[in-house]
Amino acid sequence: MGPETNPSTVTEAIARLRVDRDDLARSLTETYFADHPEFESEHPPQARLRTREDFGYLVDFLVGALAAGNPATFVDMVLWTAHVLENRRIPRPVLVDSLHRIEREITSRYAEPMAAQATRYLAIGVGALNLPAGATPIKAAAMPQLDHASRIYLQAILQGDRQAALSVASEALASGTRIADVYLNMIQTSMYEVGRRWEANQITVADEHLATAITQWVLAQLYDRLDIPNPHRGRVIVTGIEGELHQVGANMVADMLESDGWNVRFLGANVPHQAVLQSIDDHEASVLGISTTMLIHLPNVDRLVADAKQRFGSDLRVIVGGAAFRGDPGLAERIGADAFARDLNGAVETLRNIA
Ligand code: B12
Repeated sequence: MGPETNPSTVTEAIARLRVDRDDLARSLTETYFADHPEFESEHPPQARLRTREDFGYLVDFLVGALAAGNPATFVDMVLWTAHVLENRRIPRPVLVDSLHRIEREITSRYAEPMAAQATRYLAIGVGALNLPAGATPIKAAAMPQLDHASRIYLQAILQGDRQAALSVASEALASGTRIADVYLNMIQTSMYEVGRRWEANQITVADEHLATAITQWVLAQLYDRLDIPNPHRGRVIVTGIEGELHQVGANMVADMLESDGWNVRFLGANVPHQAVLQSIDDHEASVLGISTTMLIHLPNVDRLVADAKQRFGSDLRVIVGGAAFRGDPGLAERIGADAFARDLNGAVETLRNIA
């Protein structure tokens, strides 16, 4: 939390915005179309639905950043949105206008000081968008360094050639590369590049889905080649937080922990809150690993960590990871987790030390 914020008003702002999210998006869309009557005829029939979805996402980003207690995370999301829109020929002032609209809607709906918490973040977002182009701190996602084999892997998953993808990964193993390095340097790096190309509008959502499906299949094949010792370290639950659809990273972490001697249950992504708590009980786990890519799911992580800690006390250690935590190293501690790890190697090392 920033020094001038009052935690209870922030909590109230998060709770109200989450409840009102769909209604806010609906009302913002209606006003937008009323102000731009030409928009309906100039755009495809689903324009109204898309606009509503986009307003919904912006409210989600705001809620996620409020939950993280860090306006910089909102700036990151806003700049990322600007980048995605600009690559699709939607100019930046459209986004600035949308943020102003959300600001006005929030001010008219909610009392001070609750509204002030949210509008402060929105103003910071607008400020970042209004910086002169050269000064804009856009983290223009750079093309990651891909070695020759990884380029072949990337090409194979984008072209839908799963045998080629598996072959290049298998050849790397045969030539002595550790499986953790294949996961990290070949597969993870390629998936990041898939995301970069989608963001830049160079590939379609279908291309991305194909690449992800093949990667998940390759991971399943490589699992067979892992050395799995008898479990001797303890029991772990690895799960994607409720709402989270990204599951490849958590899958890799689960595999690596298993090969390091943990008894692991990997629940997949988007697991309902109560079901995770029940699994910790059933599996008698001493560690809960939570994977979160999208910052918008942070309120769910907050709730899960609090409930798990309350129910299982200090017997349960919580480790978090995923893109939502990578930009803000203090975030894991602020939401009450025991540890954070940046990648699969970090997860293995950290769990050896904390549990
Ligand atoms: C595949 C993919 C999807 C698939 C996921 C399917 C699946 N079965 O997993 C689908 C299509 C569902 C999807 C949806 C969306 N996606 Co997506 N997606 C990706 C993509 C291309 C790859 C993800 C991946 O597999 N990465 C590889 C893994 C190995 O890396 P990782 O997750 O970071 O995991 C490592 C570490 O973080 C860590 N770790 C991870 N979990 C854990 C857990 C613990 C306990 C620990 C210790 C460590 C740890 O260790 C892992 C291994 O080293 C990324 C690009 C990217 N940069 O990641 C975009 C990306 C994450 N997606 C993005 C977006 C915007 C979305 C959508 C909002 C798109 C939309 N408009 O619908 C939705 C949101 C869905 C949701 N509700 O969660 C953006 C996020 C931007 C941002 N700034 O937040 C990205 C970055 C793409 C981009 N460049 O714009 N996506």
